[in-house]
Amino acid sequence: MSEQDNKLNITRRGMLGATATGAVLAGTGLGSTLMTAKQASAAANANLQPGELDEYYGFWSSGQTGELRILGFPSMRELMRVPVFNRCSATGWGQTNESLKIMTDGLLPETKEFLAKRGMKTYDNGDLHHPHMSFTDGTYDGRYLFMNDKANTRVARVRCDVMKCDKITEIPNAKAIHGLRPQKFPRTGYVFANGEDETPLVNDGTVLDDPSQYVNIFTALDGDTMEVAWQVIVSGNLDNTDCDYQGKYAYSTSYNSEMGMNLAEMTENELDHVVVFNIAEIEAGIEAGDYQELKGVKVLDGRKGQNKKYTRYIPIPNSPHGINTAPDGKHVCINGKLSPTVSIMDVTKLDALFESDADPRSCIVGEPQLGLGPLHTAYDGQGNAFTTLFLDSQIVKWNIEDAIKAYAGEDVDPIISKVDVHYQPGHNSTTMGETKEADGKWLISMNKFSKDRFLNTGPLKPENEQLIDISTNEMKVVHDGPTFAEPHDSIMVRADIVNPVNVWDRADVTWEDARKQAEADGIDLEEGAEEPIRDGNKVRVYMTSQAPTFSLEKFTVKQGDEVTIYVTNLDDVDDVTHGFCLGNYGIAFEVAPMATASITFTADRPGVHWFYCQWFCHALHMEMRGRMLVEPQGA
Ligand code: K7E
Ligand code: CUA
Repeated sequence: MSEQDNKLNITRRGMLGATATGAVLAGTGLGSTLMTAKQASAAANANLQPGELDEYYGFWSSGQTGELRILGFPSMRELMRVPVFNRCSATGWGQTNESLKIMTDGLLPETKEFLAKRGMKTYDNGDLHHPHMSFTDGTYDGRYLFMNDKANTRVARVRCDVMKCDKITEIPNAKAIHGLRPQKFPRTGYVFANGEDETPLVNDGTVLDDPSQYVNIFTALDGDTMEVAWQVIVSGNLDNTDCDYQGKYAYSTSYNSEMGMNLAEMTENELDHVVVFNIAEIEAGIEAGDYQELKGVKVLDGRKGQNKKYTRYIPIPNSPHGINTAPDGKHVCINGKLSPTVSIMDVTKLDALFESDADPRSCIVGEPQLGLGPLHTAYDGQGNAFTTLFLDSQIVKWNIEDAIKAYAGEDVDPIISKVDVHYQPGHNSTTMGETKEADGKWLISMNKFSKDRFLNTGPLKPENEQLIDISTNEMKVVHDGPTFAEPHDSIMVRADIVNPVNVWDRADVTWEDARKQAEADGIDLEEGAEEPIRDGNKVRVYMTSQAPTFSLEKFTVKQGDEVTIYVTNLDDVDDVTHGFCLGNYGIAFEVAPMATASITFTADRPGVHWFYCQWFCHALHMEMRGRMLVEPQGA
C-alpha cells in the first residue's frame, strides 16, 4: 500500500470517526494530522491510567475452566470471574444451597441418579466456549449472558444485574452442546444450541457401535425460562451456529457431514455443509404435531431428504467451523477451516431456497481465498471482515463487497491487509462486532499458543490474547494478554449497556428457599436467631454479618447433626463483602452486601471449630470469627 493510500485510508477513518470537524478537515489535507492525534489517543486509551475506567465490558469464556470472565476493554484488565460450570473456592459456588439449586435444578433426572451413585450432586467440570449477550432489535440489551458447556451438554444463563449465574439447563437428547447464539431479532427469544457429538437418538445402550443409527440435535431454548422449546434432528454433526437479523433463520456449520467416527472418515468429503433452520416452518411443524416427544421435548425431523421446509443443507468447503453474521444484516461468513476460503452466504436469498427448492449453493455470493485455516470472522461495521487464520498465525482484513465482486468475475482483490499474531488464533472478536452497532475500534485475537511471548511458566503455558487497533487499514497489535485455560470466544459490549447493581435487593429470588425456611421457623433473615433452631437432628443457624462481627460468637450442635448455616450480610455498602469459612470442615462462601447465603453439612467432627470471615472487610477483619461447638455423640 502506498503512502498516499495510507493517508486516504486514515482520512476516511477520520470521517467515520464522526466529528463534524474531522469530516470537514478531512477534505483539506489536515485530516491526516487530526487523525494522527486521534490514533495517538486511541493507543493511549489501551493503557488506562490508574483509576480510569474502560470503554467496554469484555465477557470471556474460559473453556475447560468452566467459568465466565469479565474484562475491562481495551485495557484487558481482568475484573471478575463468574463461576458457572466449575466449583469456586472463593465464592462457594457448588457448595452453597443457593448455587447448588441453580446447578442441579436443570439436570436431567437420569443425570441426578447417575451422579448420586457417585456421591455427587452435580458435575464438577464444564467446558465453556461461547458467551453471548441477549439481544433486542439486533443489539445487546444488557439483560443476560448465555453460554454453553460442551463437556456435559448444558446451557447456562448469567444475570447481568448481579453478574451471577441463575439458570443451568442440561439439554436432553443432544450430546456436547458447542455452538450457541441468542436470537437477535426481535429479541432473545430463542437461544440456539448445537449438539456436536453423534449418538443414537435414544442413547440407552440398545444401539452401540452402529453409526448409521446416530444423529445430531439442534436445540432452541426459551431464553426467558431456560426451558427447551424444541429440537431438530439433523444430518451430519453440528459445530458453530449463528442467526440472522430478521428473526427468520438460524444456521449451523457441520464438519462431519460424513458422520465419520474417526479423523480420516470425518475429513473425507471435500464439501461439508451449513444447515439452515427455518424458524417459522419449525414452529408451524410443532403446531401441526409433526414431532415425536423424547424426554419431554418436541423433536422434529430435519434430516436431509425428509422433504419438509424445516431445513436446507448448503454445501460448503471443507469442514467449516465458525459462522458469523455481518452487521449489515445480509451477509454471513462461513469459515472453511480445512479450506483456505470463507463462504459468504446472502440471507436474503434463503427464502428462495425454501420456497422454490432452488440450488442450495445459490445463496453463496462470494468465496474469497484468504489464507490457511480460517476459523472465525469478526466485523467493523464498515463492510470489512477480519478472519483468523489458524495455520498462518495471522488475522486477515478483507472487504465483503470486493469479495462478492471478485466471485462475480471482477478483477478485485478483497484482501486489505494481514497482521501476524502469536500464535494460532481461534476466535477473534471486535467491539460490538456481532451486533448492528459494530463500531470498528478494536479487535481481540484469541491465540491458542503463547510459546515465547512471556516468561516461562513451565510446561503448561498461558494463551495469548492480542489487542489489535483496527481503526486504520494497517492493523496494529498493541497489547499481549496472557490468560489461563482456555478462552475460546469473547464479546465486547459498550459499557453504557451493562449496568450492574452495587448491593443486592433483599427481595431477590436467589435466597427464596432460605426466606421460606426462616419464615417457617418464625425467624427474620435480617435479624438472625440467638439460638440454633432444632428440628430432630436438623439444626438451623441464622446469622447476620456486619463488619467486623457475626451476630453469633458461638453456637452449639451435636455430632451427627445436619446443620444449615444462613448468613445475611447487613452491610448496605459498596464492596463490603463478607465470607463464612468453617475451618477443617471444607466450607467457605461469599456473602456480598445485602445478600443471604447458606450451606448444609453434617457436623461429624466433634470439638471446637472456628469459623471466620475470609473476605477482607474491616480493620478488625481478623477478629471477625466465632466458634462452632460440636458435642460428641452420646454426650
Ligand atoms: Cu472455534 Cu469451541 Cu468457538 Cu474454540 S470453537 S476456537
Ligand atoms: Cu467480614 Cu472479613
